[in-house]
Amino acid sequence: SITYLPGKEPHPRETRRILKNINREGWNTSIDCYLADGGYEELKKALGMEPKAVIDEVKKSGLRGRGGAGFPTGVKWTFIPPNNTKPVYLVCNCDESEPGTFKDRYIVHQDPHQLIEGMVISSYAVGAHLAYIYMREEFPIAAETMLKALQEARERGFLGKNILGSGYDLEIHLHRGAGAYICGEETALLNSLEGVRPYPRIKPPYFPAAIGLYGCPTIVNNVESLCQVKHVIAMGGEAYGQEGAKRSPGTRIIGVSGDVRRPGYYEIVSGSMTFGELLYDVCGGPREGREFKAVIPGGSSSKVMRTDVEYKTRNPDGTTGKISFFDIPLDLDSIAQYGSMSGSGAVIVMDDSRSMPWALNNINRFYAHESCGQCTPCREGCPWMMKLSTRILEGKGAPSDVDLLIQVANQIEGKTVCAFGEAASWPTQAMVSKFKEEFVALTDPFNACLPHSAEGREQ
Ligand code: L3W
Repeated sequence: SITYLPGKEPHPRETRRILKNINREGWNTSIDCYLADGGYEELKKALGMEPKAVIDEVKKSGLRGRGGAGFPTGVKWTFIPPNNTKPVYLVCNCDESEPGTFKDRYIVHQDPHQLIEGMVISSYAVGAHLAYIYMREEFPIAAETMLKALQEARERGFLGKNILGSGYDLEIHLHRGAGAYICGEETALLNSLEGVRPYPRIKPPYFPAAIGLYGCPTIVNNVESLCQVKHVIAMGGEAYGQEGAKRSPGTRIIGVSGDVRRPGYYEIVSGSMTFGELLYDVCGGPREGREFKAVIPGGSSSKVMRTDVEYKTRNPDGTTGKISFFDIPLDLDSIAQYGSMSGSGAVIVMDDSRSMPWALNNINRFYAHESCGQCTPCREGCPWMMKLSTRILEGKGAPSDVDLLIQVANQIEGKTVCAFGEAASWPTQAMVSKFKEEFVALTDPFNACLPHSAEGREQ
């Protein structure tokens, strides 16, 4: 039986699959440790199947991408043109940068062979003989760990020429980023890999699966998604697809940060609990003497949700009703139904001591700094939103600045090459419209300059 380091034990409501080996007693990153635990068995199984059969299992499983957009993985794989004669590439997006997101980092630091195994199976399925791990610069230790693991895999025949005698060849290269959030956007990432400025490419019409790296079909998947492929093969697509939420099955890592007693990573079966169960039962509720105020459910780009209001719901019989925030199930479609998104699974919790203008200004500073500058609405609009929210926060704003802030956000959304435009404008739109009174209050000269602590709490 598996034991975990003291204080790192999973919550009883978790299902540890991807995170099974994280902070596990006696665990290390060596291939011997991984093999002793049954590692690379799914690769052997997959190599005994036709590549198309592997794709079919992944399609059957209903696995959806864990990077943010939730796109069906198996469906993405089938977008490689059928008459393709060019090389196919697989790219692992390990640029984990969305504020609040801290899941992939555990895998690459502590369980590198799980990712390699997932990547070899996936590359085999899509017909790639060259794959890349694009890793954010801020993971220097993971980069070393990964390089060592890749070398071990090569030496043991799990990578390189004629993998396990199957006739299948694959090389995986690790490529390190240089500290830019935009490189997590898949087409910017591909430009960065090619060595050119990482401006996102226009899509549609050309998605990477058709025209990607060096103009060749390229499958870009997130770290957690590629690891899930191994478990799809282990369980079989059909069984995998029957677990959890019907339209987004399997387990999912939820990273909870902010104002709860037990923040951290939790791997849960999708749809197996509500926000209330996550925040109260699993995370221990709010801090002493505090109440929950707002939750950002899927990384800083997703729209904040108030915890004190009821959300309109449509019942299966077509009638409408109301549901408390705490009763919303934790799965992709449920969260989308109530006006936000599950994104990268990063749940950011704010209690009633937290100032929303401060939180928004913090987010706006991030996007103003990270805009790549390719599209004018984003390049000019993000710093403009930051200036406005700073001015309001400092008590120097006019009441009209609150509406102006929303107007600027509206001029960015939908007007940029990539989703950064939405990512940057949704926080402003949601926070200002849902907590308008807090912004307006700061523009009142009698309230001006309410002091805030460094963590954005009212004092
Ligand atoms: C071929 C089509 N392929 C879609 C592929 C597409 C991509 C995937 C999803 O943004 C979101 C964003 C952030 N033929 C296709 C097709 N695809 N239609 O499917 O595509 P898309 O455009 O829906 O999303 P995206 O541009 O990949 C990702 C949100 O995630 N986000 C995530 C951030 C996460 C991190 C991190 O640290 N892990 O940065 C946060 O919530 O806002 O909406 O592969 O090619 N017809």
